[in-house]
Amino acid sequence: MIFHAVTIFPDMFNMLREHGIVRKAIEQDKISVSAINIRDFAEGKHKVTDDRPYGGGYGMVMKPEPLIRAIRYAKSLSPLSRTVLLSPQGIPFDQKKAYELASLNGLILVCGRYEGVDERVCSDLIDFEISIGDYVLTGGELPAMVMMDAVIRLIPGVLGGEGSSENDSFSAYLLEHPHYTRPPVFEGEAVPDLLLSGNHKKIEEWRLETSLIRTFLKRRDLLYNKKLRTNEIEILKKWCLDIEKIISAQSVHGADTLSRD
Ligand code: 4GO
Repeated sequence: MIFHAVTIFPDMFNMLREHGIVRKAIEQDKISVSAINIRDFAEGKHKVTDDRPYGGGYGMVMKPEPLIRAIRYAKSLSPLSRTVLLSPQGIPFDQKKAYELASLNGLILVCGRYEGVDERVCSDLIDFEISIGDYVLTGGELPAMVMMDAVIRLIPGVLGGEGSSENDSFSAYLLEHPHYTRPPVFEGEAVPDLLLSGNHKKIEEWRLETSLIRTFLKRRDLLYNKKLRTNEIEILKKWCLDIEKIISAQSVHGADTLSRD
């Protein structure tokens, strides 16, 4: 998959390119990441990329001409790519969107600065407007890198076999189970015995159950939006029964009593 970031700060993308899994994916030719400098498409001695807003007011706006030339250049390099503008006004980016984007041929990520880009650029050349969350940043570069990172790890072959993204495709809307590594006891806290048992079926069940519990306790909203599998529903039903048992035991003992035995 091909990524082109259109930006006035191309060096920011070295941070993404030069480390970890993304770097490896580039070295293995699974992806390419280029940063196109909008300033290279600006005219005049000062290569100006911004201008004052019509109607007055605070701040500057990105001039349309250099930005549009930079986007057209990116499109000429990879004509099958879709163009994304990073903006707080965009549709919210989530794991589902990451999967959708990972199936594309390429992405051109348009990174605004100042107060944003001239509206005529948005209406002409942008396929989607995407936001990584309800907050305002000084530029679209960090959101572009967040999106790229989330998409890149889903590209087949980018994560090595075991941690492969198909593993988490079903559980994309569940939080992860707890993780442990050596030593078996750390500062008095032991790793759950079951994980040392070598019983892979039991371990998988434990992982699913802890993953569901965590999601229920920390992010219940994720469960409301998720199509659950039958084994997940079974786990939730088991908790329901356990909770009902606790409650009905209360009606036998009577609530609000002092004795707790
Ligand atoms: C995107 C861009 C936040 C996001 C941005 C976001 N802030 N939530 N800032 O994805 C125009 C100039 C937008 C700075 C840019």
